[in-house]
Amino acid sequence: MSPFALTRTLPDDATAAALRADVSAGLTAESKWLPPKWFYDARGSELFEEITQLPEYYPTRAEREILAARAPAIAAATGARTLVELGSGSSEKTRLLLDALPDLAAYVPVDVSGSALESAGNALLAERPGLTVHALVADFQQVLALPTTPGPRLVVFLGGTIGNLLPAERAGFLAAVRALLAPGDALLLGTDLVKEEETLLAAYDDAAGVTAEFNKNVLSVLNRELGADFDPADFTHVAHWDREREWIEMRLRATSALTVKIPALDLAVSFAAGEELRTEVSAKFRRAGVAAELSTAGLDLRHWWTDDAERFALSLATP
Ligand code: AVJ
Repeated sequence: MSPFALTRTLPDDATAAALRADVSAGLTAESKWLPPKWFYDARGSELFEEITQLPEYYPTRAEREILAARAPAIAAATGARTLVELGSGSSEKTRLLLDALPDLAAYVPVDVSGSALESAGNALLAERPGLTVHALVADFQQVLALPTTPGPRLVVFLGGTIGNLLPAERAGFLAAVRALLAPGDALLLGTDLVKEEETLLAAYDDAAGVTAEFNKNVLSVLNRELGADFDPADFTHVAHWDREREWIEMRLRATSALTVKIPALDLAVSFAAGEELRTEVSAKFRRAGVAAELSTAGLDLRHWWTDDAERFALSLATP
């Protein structure tokens, strides 16, 4: 096999169809919402990169601290020969793992963006001759068919992105990951942790306004892809901590009553003054909850590693 292969499991028009379905469901609902995955066009990905460097946004740094400290332990515990990375945007953190896995034969990055996969894959091949990179263009929520590569497999899902899924979606996702794992394989899962409200709100409503711009960028995506006529200036950024459900919600609040046309869907959507559109849920976790959700999916929590300040955790789980 050639050292670099790219498999598209998503037909080219699948993304467009999913966007249309999500927007028509979410914007006609009683409580308006959009799934967070639509933030990440080229501009949105750039803004997210900026967010990861903000003083208030601690998760990226906290997770990197854990990986830097624990990569050798992860390598020893798993002996992984194949590394599968779901949502592989974070290639710079992945490097910490790759460098700690001397026996690695194959790297399988999975991402919805084919272009991101190609550049990351090629950079890696130049550094690691002998490594096979089999990139998969796929949505991590879709059930995956993985290429045949040497075991044991380590599946990693970093960044706390699992928090973007609602509880029922999380259960489905973890069960699907469990189904990918054979005895001896493992899952490495990054989760942001419950902490003081002030710290959480600042992370999702930074002083420089980058998160506000990131949030509003989804409106530009709808304008470009669906011909909608949202004026981002008509909305304000809201970060809300739901203390019962222990998740952050990002919302966009209409500052006045307005109607938006979405020609591609033949739809007109009215907002009352002050009405909010939920654009993201970002759940925060506790150790017991993570262990319970893993267990329901048929996975045992073997290691729980946090940064020194206990802001973020990496869990290593096995079937
Ligand atoms: C990339 C999903 C982990 O939920 O913290 C950052 C996205 N949203 N700021 C998160 C995000 C607002 C981020 N994840």
